[in-house]
Amino acid sequence: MKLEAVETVRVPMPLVRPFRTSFGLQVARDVLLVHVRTDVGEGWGEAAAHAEPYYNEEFVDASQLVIERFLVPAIVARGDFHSSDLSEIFRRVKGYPAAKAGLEMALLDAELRAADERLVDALGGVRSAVAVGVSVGITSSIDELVATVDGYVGDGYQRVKLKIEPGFDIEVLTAVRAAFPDLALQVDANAAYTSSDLELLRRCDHFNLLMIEQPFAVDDLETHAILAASMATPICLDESIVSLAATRRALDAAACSIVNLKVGRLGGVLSAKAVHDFCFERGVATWCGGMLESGIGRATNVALAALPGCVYPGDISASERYFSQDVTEPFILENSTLAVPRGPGLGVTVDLEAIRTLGGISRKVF
Ligand code: NPG
Repeated sequence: MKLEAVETVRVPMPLVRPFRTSFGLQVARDVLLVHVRTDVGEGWGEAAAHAEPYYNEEFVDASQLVIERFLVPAIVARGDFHSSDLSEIFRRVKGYPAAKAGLEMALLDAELRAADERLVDALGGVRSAVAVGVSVGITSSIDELVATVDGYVGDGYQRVKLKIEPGFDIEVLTAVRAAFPDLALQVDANAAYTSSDLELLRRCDHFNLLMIEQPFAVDDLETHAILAASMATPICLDESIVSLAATRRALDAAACSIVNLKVGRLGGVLSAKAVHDFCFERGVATWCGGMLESGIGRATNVALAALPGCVYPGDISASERYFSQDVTEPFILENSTLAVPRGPGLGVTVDLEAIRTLGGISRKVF
């Protein structure tokens, strides 16, 4: 295919409820979309970077510039290309996985629509609906957290992930577990602990958790391995899993037994699929993480979560959990699952009127 035009679109999307993690508070998403026109048709993608470089090094202003100044020119210089060439075309640009993911998503969408093929089928997905959960941010009190979880359970979520940080952990888990004895529960620390917290984290074994996600720093595989060897609850890595090579290192170091797949952290859905396949061959469970995406990124996440090795529910909640107005048709929760879109490409229709109403700003790149 050949690139004919590209625009980046920034859409301010207020969250229906603030989302606090150990690395910061978000009240709105600064969504970065990529719209491409090629000789075979159009496509849309989402670069799910965050406003500040607190989750990883990337942040959305930088992602937009990298798309405009480096990634798009690299594709144009190539001339004719296929979506499977993109990782090689992008290799010269170091980092910026969300920027690469957004552009790849848009081009895959265009290419697959032209072939009348669904993303889920191109990836090798095996499900028509995927099990999902909800990720619950840190609250100002335990009562507020229990009430929030109760609301989501009432909405139909059968798996809940709690964000934890030092000082918001054991007491919180004790209260939530007492209120919901049978709920599928897991925790995510976003790298907020250190090796001096090993004893405290081992106490998580009392709460029958599906997993503990990323307790320690991105590059601290050693402490993850020490914790993994000394507790029953599985350790899952998120931030540390930045590539296939990083996944191999983490598994070889026995730093985790579960891997979180995120399109915006791994540089695209094709890299996420490669990490999935590698884990699947080694018998390591995976699941699809989320970065508060709009309907465009969400459609991609749902397709990824349909892969056979994605055996835990994804952080892919219904659209209404995030936004009162999305930029595509909403994803709706049904029996704690989301349906995989039926149409070709990503399978969702972008609502240009919604983008306008939300105050989206488009910039022509090429
Ligand atoms: O439902 O999309 C969602 C949010 C899932 O908790 C979630 N994402 O650390 O995994 C994470 C976290 C996150 C939020 C990461 C914002 C980056 C930014």
